[in-house]
Amino acid sequence: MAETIHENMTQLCRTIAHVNIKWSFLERVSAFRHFFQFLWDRILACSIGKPVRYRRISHRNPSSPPPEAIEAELESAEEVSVFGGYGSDPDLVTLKISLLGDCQIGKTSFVIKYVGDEQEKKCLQMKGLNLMDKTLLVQGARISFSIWDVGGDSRSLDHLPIACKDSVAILFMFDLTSRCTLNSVVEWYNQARKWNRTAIPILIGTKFDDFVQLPPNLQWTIVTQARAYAKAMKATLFFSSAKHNINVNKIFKFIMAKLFNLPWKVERNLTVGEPIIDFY
Ligand SMILES: Nc1nc2c(ncn2[C@@H]2O[C@H](COP(=O)(O)OP(=O)(O)OP(=O)(O)O)[C@@H](O)[C@H]2O)c(=O)[nH]1
Ligand SMILES: [Mg+2]
Repeated sequence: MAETIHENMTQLCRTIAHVNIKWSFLERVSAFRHFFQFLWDRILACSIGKPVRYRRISHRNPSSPPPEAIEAELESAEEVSVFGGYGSDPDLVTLKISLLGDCQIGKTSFVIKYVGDEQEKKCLQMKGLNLMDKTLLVQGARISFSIWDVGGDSRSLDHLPIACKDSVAILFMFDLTSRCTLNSVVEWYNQARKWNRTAIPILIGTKFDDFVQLPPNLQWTIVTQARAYAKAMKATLFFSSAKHNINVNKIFKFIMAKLFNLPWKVERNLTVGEPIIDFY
């Protein structure tokens, strides 16, 4: 009897020792995994920008605010300063957005209007690429738009892959007073889709303030072509003016609402002579 108990105890000790060895092996594997994950994140941060991390913003439930309250909150979304570099703030959600389109159509002016002159001073400028950030507080979540503004000249095309990769939205822009810049959107779209097939596509006509001075029949032709392009791209279409701050903030609100499935939608406006908004 004593011998059987002794044998059982020895068996148990062996099993425990075996489990301990297995456990410490798994711990080491896990530590290695974390270490490599950390290294990989650093490499990504250095090569293609900050890795995009998502955090769920609360969806609408019976106790959540109504759409008008969400609209008001997006409207008054507070701009906040971010201290420390990437990784120091686990609660910051970074959303990468890229802007593409021909030269001199108003891409940089559009971003500057959105981020403000103060942020513009902190802009990271490279040849053919500007990086600007804007951080907002929405429903208690800190959201940082990392905006990649690619120059429209052919030499800046080299930046297109890095600007498009991991973007959550791509803004395809054209000058409403220059038909050829609208025609170019097709090529910008084809190029961008090679590097990113999932980003929300948005088609933006710029310089609406100049556009409304054009003869109505010419305006009508451009509206028709832009709407057809937007439909083909499955994009939402906005006419905007950085000079008069028309639809600039609304476009970013739209991106945010779409990404986080917030119950706020833009209203269609198809009246020629007014800033058009259309979606498929
Ligand atoms: N009327 C009018 N002019 C604008 C508007 N936005 C930009 N512009 C003018 O358009 C010109 C080009 O603007 P940018 O913002 O530099 O254009 P871009 O697309 O960044 O040009 P690249 O960096 O060369 O690709 C400038 O002279 C701006 O003042 C606008 O909303 N209305
Ligand atoms: Mg520019």
